[in-house]
Amino acid sequence: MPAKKSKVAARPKAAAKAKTPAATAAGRGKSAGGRVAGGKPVAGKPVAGKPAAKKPVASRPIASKPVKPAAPAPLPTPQGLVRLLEDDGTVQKGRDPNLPVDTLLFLYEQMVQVREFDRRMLMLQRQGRIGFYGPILGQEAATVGSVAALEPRDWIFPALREGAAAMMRGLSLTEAINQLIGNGADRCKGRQMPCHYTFKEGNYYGMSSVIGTQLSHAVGAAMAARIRGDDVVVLGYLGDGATSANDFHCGMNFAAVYQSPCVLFCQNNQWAISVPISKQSASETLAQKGKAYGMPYVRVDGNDVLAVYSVTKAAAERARAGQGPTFIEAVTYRRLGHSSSDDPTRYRDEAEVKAWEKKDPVDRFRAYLQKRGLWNDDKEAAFKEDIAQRVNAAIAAAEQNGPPADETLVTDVFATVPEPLKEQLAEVLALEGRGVNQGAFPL
Ligand SMILES: Cc1ncc(C[n+]2csc(CCOP(=O)(O)OP(=O)(O)O)c2C)c(N)n1
Ligand SMILES: [Mg+2]
Repeated sequence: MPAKKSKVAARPKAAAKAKTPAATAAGRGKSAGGRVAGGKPVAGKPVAGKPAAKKPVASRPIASKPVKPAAPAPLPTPQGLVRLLEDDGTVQKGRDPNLPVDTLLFLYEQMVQVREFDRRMLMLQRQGRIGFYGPILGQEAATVGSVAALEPRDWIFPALREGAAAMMRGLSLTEAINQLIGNGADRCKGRQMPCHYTFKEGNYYGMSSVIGTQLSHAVGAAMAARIRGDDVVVLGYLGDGATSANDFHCGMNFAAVYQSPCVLFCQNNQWAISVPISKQSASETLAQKGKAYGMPYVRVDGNDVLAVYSVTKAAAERARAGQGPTFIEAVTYRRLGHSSSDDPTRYRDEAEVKAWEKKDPVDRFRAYLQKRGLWNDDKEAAFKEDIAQRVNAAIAAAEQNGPPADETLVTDVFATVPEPLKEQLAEVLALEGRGVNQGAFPL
């Protein structure tokens, strides 16, 4: 959580320093004027006749500061899918959120970068150079659009596929690859599962494989921020599969009852490993689960980066104004396996994958940029070359780093290493050079 006492200290160093257009635009409060679609709801009617919060937050037990009077734009109704970009990159008349050009280009850059990063990391995994990887191909808009809608001081509690969020907050590609290798430069010293990043300086909470647990953490962290008087919103992610986990109920319920200043963002990518959404839930939509818990909810086209940005921005503004949490379902698709250990051809139809390829979020957004004269083939080629080189350089740099020192087996647990552990470490060190202490990928 943000550092004690100072609100300013709540701003992550890395994020505050980031030169990314979105970070700077958001910092100046220009990215969407704090309102969806320039002050208008992005779709349909406002949440029908409902006040944004059931009770004034100040009357809630945990409230420790007055509720701000600002009333952000109403959210779109949950019945339909909020969509701004058509498949061909056109925007429906009068519905372009008119984001600043630097924000638009930042969104595109991040989506393309994570796509290339994914492609290369899967190759490294197949070559035995990293042990495991979880790709996000097809879900780039959902992650990038939602993270970009936050202020740099806000916190992110990722689920499984939001590695790009850490990189958007300043985690370097080299550091990310250090984590994937689990080498000595990895901040977790190889103790975390690969592809489970942590990046405290970017207000990015460590990823956990245990499905759903991050939700109660996200909700609680947001409550704690409010008690401390920090002007911080928490964005907590989950997958469709997590809606069946106990922690989903716990997190949603606490969030709504205590009007926690958070946004809970479900990446409905249609699959939870081999379990399709039809077996995950009998609800018509996942979004409507918000209603059961008493919080506003919205369903958005997760392959439409402008729509994702807009609904997340509106939800974050509501939370910031003391009007409580929002549940967002982003409808998207996981085009590759659950992870490098999975073979999706064993449980799903290739035709389904092909159909979703046509809804590609990156192509759709590029078409939009081109129509607006902000992008062209020459820029695309130069940009892709630059990203490829950045990823190459990061791989080369990360692979220079050796494994974690054996001593790290017993550090970071006790302030003073106990005698029995010291003895065990001495035994391990005595094996050094005798070839019995070598691990190897694949895991
Ligand atoms: C509590 C718990 N149960 C089961 C698992 C095994 N598991 C790992 S990922 C996963 C599916 C997650 O699906 P979803 O929430 O839709 O996220 P996605 O992988 O699609 O992004 C499961 C069941 C786990 N890690 N934790
Ligand atoms: Mg899923």
